[in-house]
Amino acid sequence: MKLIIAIVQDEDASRLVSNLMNEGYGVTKLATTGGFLKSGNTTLLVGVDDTKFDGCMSIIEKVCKSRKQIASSPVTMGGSTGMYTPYPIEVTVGGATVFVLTVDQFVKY
Ligand code: 2BA
Repeated sequence: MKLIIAIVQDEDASRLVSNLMNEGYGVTKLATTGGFLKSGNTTLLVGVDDTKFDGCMSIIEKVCKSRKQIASSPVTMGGSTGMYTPYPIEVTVGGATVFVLTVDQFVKY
């Protein structure tokens, strides 16, 4: 059994959960925040049997789109003024950042 931890954009989260549930996957949805953009994203926990692992990964890949976002850069020193000046930079976010863990034990009480 595997535990899939998928960090996805909020815009894709509902459709992804629906698609996974329709295919019989159990899903837990967490509201999370990205460390770099400091804006909301969604983390899904999906426990899957090894036989259904590839199907789950295919759904995540199909649903989650990458998008460009504007972020403030890490601040820089503004020359002789001593001021800190953030400037906008474009970053490409997602589709999905996925971690896969092998599950030692799965118990429901
Ligand atoms: P954030 O940390 O808010 O990052 C959003 C996007 O900003 C990233 O997209 C990446 O394109 C860019 N970015 C992140 N750190 C950067 C940096 N130091 N310099 C320049 N650009 C940077 P993704 O890579 O698709 O990541 C989307 C979200 O997935 C992240 O949101 C974070 O919540 C999570 N994530 C990504 N890699 C992770 C990791 N190794 N461990 C835990 N969470 C991760």
